[in-house]
Amino acid sequence: MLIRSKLQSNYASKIMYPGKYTIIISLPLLIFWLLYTYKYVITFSTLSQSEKYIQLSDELSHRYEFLTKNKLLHGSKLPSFSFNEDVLKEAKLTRDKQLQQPTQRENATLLMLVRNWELSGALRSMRSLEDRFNAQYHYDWIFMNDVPFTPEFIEATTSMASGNAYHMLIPTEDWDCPENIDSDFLKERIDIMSEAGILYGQSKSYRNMCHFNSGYFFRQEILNNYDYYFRVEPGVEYFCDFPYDPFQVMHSKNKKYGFVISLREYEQTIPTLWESVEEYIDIDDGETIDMSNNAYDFITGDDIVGNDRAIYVTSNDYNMCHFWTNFEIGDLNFFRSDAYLQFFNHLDAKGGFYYERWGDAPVHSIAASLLLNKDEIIHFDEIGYHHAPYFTCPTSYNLILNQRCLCDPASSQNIPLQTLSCLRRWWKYGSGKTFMNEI
Ligand SMILES: Nc1nc2c(ncn2[C@@H]2O[C@H](COP(=O)(O)OP(=O)(O)O)[C@@H](O)[C@H]2O)c(=O)[nH]1
Ligand SMILES: [Mg+2]
Repeated sequence: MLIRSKLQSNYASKIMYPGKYTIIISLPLLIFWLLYTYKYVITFSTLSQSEKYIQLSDELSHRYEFLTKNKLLHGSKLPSFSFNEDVLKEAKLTRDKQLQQPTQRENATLLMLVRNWELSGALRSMRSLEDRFNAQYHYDWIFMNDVPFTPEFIEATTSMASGNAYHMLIPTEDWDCPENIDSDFLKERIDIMSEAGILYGQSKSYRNMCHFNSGYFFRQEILNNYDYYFRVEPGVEYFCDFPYDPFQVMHSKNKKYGFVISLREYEQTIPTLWESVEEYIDIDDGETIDMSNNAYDFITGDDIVGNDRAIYVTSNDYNMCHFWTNFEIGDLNFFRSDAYLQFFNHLDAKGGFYYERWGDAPVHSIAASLLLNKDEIIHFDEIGYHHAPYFTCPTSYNLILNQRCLCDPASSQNIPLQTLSCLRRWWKYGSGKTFMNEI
């Protein structure tokens, strides 16, 4: 009994009273740690909201990069039937070597607005675009979300990217409903539209997304570092090897907006959009809109072009043609320009993004068709692309072979020459067919 209590008291004294050497060694460490933490906290608190998001997202991705890339490659035990124990190391070496290869690149980024639960679709889109295009160029990837990305999302997308990956939290004021929106009236409109079965009519978050994509994505601080963006959505596929770097095409040919598919919009989602646009055309009075060389004739009028027998009864001059913005390559300087901002502000003040669910597709398309010279818009003929429920596949047999396309141009889902498509109008009233222009 006595022995036990003596042992206990000895043990307690060791725990409670560290020796003087322990104190001498640990005190400077403690002071260093306190100073470091203090400096970190002070520096962090002086950052702007957006810089904080970048820093946090950077820290997270590096943390998980270490876990995934280093631990996976150096510490893992391979199954005994693996034919080559260095296989993972070699895969990493090949990738690092590719990364070091100097390739002429534009000041551009791949951009995905996405939700955490869409991770698997995001990875499929990334894998497809990396394999068909970006593995040679390593352009950055930027991911945006209205809620913080999960560590799993950051980890997986960072690993899938051949370039840098950045994960951004969108500030609430850039995402949520603006103050001019009357919440009671909005609720009334949502009820009416959802009862009428209008696509996404019931969804407030879809409205936020369209509003953000129309007027706010390009204002996110991280995009100030770039001139061009390539919009990517989860769950899409690129059917063919890219025969060129589309960013280089945009730059060298002075293009400001690029698309692959053009369709008709549902009129129930934009009943008053066109009258607001016409009002703006009057206000602008030729200041930024040059009718002599823009693509106004592409988005107005409904004459039959080729076999296009579509009958679209619209209540105004807008023929509902728009570029399908889930694929979009754009010059950010166009969206950041006063001309675009004024146009957007005029529309935003009308409340139609919320009361009617205006899409970013008709808004971008009308803006590009009015404000740009039609030759500044490009249709990428050679890119095969799928976003449910439609796709586009190059028609040239040679091109399908050379670019190793995995699509059937004769399929009923191949949209370019179907009734719903506006491509023929683009050929006639826009800037024509790419290959014809090249002759
Ligand atoms: N972060 C975030 N992204 C969204 C939200 N709603 C839609 N998106 C993204 O916006 C894009 C368009 O949405 P999607 O559901 O594909 O619409 P659809 O293509 O018009 O059917 C996709 O990249 C989505 O991941 C949202 O509430 N939050
Ligand atoms: Mg989509």
